[in-house]
Amino acid sequence: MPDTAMLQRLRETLGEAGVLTDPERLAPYLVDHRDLVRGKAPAVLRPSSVAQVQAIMRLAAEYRVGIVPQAGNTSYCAGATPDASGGQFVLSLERLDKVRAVDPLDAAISVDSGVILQRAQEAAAAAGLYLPLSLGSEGSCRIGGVIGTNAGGLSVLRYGMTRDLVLGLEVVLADGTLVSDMKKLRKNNTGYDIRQNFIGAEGTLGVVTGAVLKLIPVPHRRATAWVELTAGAPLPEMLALVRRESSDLVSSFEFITARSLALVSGADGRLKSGSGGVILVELSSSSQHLPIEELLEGVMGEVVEAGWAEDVIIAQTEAQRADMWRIRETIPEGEKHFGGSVKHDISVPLGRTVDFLAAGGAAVAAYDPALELSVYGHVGDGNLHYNVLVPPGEDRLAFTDRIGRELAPALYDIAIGMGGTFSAEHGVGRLKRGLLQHYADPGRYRVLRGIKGLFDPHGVMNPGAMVDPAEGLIAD
Ligand code: 2HG
Ligand code: ZN
Repeated sequence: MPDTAMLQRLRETLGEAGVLTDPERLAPYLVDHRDLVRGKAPAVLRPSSVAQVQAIMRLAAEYRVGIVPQAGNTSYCAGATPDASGGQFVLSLERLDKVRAVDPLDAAISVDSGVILQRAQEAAAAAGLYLPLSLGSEGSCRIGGVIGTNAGGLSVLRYGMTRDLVLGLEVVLADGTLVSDMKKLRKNNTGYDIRQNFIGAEGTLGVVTGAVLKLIPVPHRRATAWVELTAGAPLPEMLALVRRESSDLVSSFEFITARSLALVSGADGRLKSGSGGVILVELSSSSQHLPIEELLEGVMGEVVEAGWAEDVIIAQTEAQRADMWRIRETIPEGEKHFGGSVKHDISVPLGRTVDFLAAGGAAVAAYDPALELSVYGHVGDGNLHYNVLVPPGEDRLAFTDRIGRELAPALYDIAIGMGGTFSAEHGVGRLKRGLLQHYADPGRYRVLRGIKGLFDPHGVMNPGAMVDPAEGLIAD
């Protein structure tokens, strides 16, 4: 348990507003947003400056106490939930919430890591630019978590993962050292790119306190189609055609199965599933001169001609386009209302997506033909949310545990056998730590532990997430 002297020194450093201990106020910080993992903490620390984050880390190093950085607390893998020992502090980034600068000519935005993604998007928009990170949780997730998990989302196909959008980073290390690399440069070949270590590290190597993100011209024009697929439509070939014939203006290529669609209420009745599901495809362009609506119509004509679509609806109004996206983005909520799902965030090489759907379906049917799947996702990135719905009447946590032990290994083996992965965009956190150890190449895992030991020799940074505590490390 943490020393009371440490708590006292934290209070002196952060002030009363910076140290929450009231159990009612602590509660939301101690559970992951899927309510799968519940932890304990003596306090939630809410620094309001980078200097306070440094002071916290110096104390944590001195007292050898675990610090669990938490941003918007929307992790799908319980990456920001303390353990049940009551010995780890949560470090909330929520009071580090300033947009530091938007630079139109450099096309960059500098923010504190506690800024909510949507606020960063709005700040970019106010300067006539666009932050191309689009997630279902953008109204509540914070930049620090987006960076910590290397979040993906709905337009990775065109703009990349978070990793591809980070120009500069500011990080407080486990011993309180500040690493300030908040440059806006596109080119800077001056040694190891240490930024990349912290992106996707889930707070296990340091606390990200600020970032510079790349912006792009606003894609004012968007053309969006709802493609009702024929059964067995070859998605990789369709994607290749759409990319080629649209001159690679595709910003989203999302897949929705009929079962996932049925979970979403209030959808426009015209937007139905084909026998092979649905593809939601969007082209976007910043140019006022490019007739992308016509381009999309032409491309969709080819898709129909190829026999891959039963019908195609092209959004005629912004409201219709918004409705298509609302359907896609509310599927996770639909699953929740249904009673929950066990999530498998797999990815495979683009060319194997249809093979995975077939092999995964066979594995599920062999395990229990009565199980229902909700499958959808960023198929343009090779990423499928291959979710098993919790059957009505079953206990959600017990079912999650059983599927995790008895069915998930078969699904992951299939994905990995195809050259894929068990976590495409949701990270590792506490829930997939064992999977990382099991599936990672041994050499790679050794290096991961080596990096962990280098940055966090005393194991105070988000202990329990991603990699084992730093014992043995590279020398074993
Ligand atoms: C999405 O794509 C998110 O909507 C959530 O990554 C996926 O809930 C899921 O399985
Ligand atoms: Zn997703």
